Amino acid sequence: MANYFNPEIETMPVEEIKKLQGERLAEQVKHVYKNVEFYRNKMDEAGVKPEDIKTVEDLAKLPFIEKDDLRDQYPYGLLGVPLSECVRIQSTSGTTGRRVVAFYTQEDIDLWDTCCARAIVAAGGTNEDVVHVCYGYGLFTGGPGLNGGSHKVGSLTLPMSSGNTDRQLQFMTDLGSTILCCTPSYAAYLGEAIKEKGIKDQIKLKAGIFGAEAWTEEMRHNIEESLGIKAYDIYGLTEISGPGVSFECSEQKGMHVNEDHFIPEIINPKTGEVLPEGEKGELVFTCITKKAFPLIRYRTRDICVLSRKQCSCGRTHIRMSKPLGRSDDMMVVKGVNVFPSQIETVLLNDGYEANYQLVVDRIGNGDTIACDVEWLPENPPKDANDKASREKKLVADLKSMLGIVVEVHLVAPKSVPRSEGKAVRVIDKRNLYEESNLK
Ligand code: DLL
Repeated sequence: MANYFNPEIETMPVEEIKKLQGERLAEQVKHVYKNVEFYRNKMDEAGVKPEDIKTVEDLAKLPFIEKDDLRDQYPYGLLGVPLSECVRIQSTSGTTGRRVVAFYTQEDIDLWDTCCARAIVAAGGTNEDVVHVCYGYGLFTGGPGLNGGSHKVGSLTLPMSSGNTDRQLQFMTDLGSTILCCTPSYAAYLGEAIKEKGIKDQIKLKAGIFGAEAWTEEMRHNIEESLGIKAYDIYGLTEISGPGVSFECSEQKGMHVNEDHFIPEIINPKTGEVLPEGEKGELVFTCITKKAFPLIRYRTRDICVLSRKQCSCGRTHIRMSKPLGRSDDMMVVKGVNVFPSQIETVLLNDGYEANYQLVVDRIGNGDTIACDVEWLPENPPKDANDKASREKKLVADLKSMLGIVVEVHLVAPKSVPRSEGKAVRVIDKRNLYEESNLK
């Protein structure tokens, strides 16, 4: 049986959803034109007036916005309301070390919580549940988002945050956690730890809500087996609010986008042309209700497919496939967004050149990332100690840029493979992306 948090909205006929979206879009465009100089300039340049935007079909008249725009407008340039109306920020890494900072009014947080509540209810959550949240809390949106959603559902919420596996398992068994929220790789790790400790019979979990990084159907199967649960996918990004932009229902065939708050489009990443439903391309989102950080036609760089086919759960909101790749070079490693350009910035700051290669792998359930960097011909390490201390400095500088440990190997000039065309900066051995699971 399908469970809905907002039945009247989640099962609204498609024509009505589109009408609602059109009305909200028209309002939102007026809001950004009036209150955000950046949008006013962009729309003026494109020759579009707020009155030109009346329906969802008019969306394509508006210009796109990209991560670079966020960087240029950092920190306050895209604010849609006075600072006095903002109550929170969340943040994620940007392309060049400047982090993306998103702002929220109290109402923006309420609607975000609602989106996460829908995901929890779709996974079978009620006020009888004990929701164990071990996404990170703090700047990362995972912890705060699922925490807020769980409160809205009225479930008992355990704000565990990430790490300290022994403590996670202690609370899980003592308090009888029934729904687990974390990254899929941490869920797999917890599954292993439970097996090692032989405590599976003390675990009461029935469902898990996993996202923030790519994971395969094979991983889903393994997690479901090891934890004895049904595993649901959840998608989102800081710029658009956080987790809960879309979420899976019991059919596990793609994620329903919360269309009363976000309009998705699929575009050709090279030309920007809007592609028909069912075609694979870059996912673009427009926020139609958020006021503090109202992104319009934001290019996510996630490659996806959308489907309007009726879902047997009864929800009418459009489904998106899990991301099938990226149209840029971002990787999610150990739950952190990593861009090769960030690595490059650190290397150049530390006096190296951009002759490096990254190798990302998954050993057991944990990601590893290693970086070979060439020393300069004129400045070779004096001895093994000197080499070790230079590597240590790079590890520290990379940690401060990325927040994760990268294993660094200083290597001789010309030992990083050169290629004829585009340099192969990254070798990702994890094979995280697969075919669309939309049916
Ligand atoms: O990862 C928000 C989130 C938290 C989603 C918890 C789900 C659960 P960011 O740190 O801004 O936000 O990273 C966003 O992560 O553009 C995708 O490339 C990737 N991503 C997020 N969810 C999924 C998913 C959070 N379910 C970026 N599958 C996005 C694959 C995902 N990739």
